[in-house]
Amino acid sequence: MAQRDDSLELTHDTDSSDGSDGFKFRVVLLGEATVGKTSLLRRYTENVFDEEYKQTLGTTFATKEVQVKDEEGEVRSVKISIWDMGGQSTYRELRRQYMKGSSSAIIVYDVTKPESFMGMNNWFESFREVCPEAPIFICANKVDLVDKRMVPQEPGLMLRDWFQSEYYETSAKDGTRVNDVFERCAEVVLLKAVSEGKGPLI
Ligand SMILES: Nc1nc2c(ncn2[C@@H]2O[C@H](COP(=O)(O)OP(=O)(O)O)[C@@H](O)[C@H]2O)c(=O)[nH]1
Ligand SMILES: [Mg+2]
Repeated sequence: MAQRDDSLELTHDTDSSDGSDGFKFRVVLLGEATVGKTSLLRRYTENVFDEEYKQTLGTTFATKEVQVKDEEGEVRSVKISIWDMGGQSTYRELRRQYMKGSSSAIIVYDVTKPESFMGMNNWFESFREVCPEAPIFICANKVDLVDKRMVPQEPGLMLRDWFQSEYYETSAKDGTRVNDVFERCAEVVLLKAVSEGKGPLI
């Protein structure tokens, strides 16, 4: 995973060194601390899981190339860079900089922590303020912890309707639906870009 200096401006994705001719998008992971953002990112990009909690220091990102079918059934290569902001998300201006220019957000809560669910609307509103049109995905994470689950599916579905987003019940630990959410995200963003007449991004 790459680490970058927070003193840099976060308005552009500077990782353009791959020479890929595909589409390229930035996706941000949002949600309260310890809900599993870093774990979802690592499960998806490295297929690993760590039980031990290590606070994310600084902003990290990882990229992955996804093959997505467009509406004509043509396979396109989509490169998504997934950004994980870590602890500094309390600084409003930094948070805005981080969200700016994102094609999509994945907003995560922990089904064993109702307070992380209660925080969802704040993340939604701060993202919408900066990216009014970008598709949003909800991850109800840690569904492997069946006995500790406190937030059932219904409130998650209400949130989905409110956010006009898609809803996934995920586990970074056992991998449940993790690939699905990132791949669907890449697909939705690609279809949106194509329908808006955008070519591969530079
Ligand atoms: N059981 C379980 N634990 C998880 C899951 N996702 C993350 N964790 C644990 O929750 C803690 C916080 O995860 P982390 O990814 O660092 O959260 P972040 O602060 O949102 O980046 C760590 O101890 C992880 O091992 C999950 O799906 N299931
Ligand atoms: Mg983290």
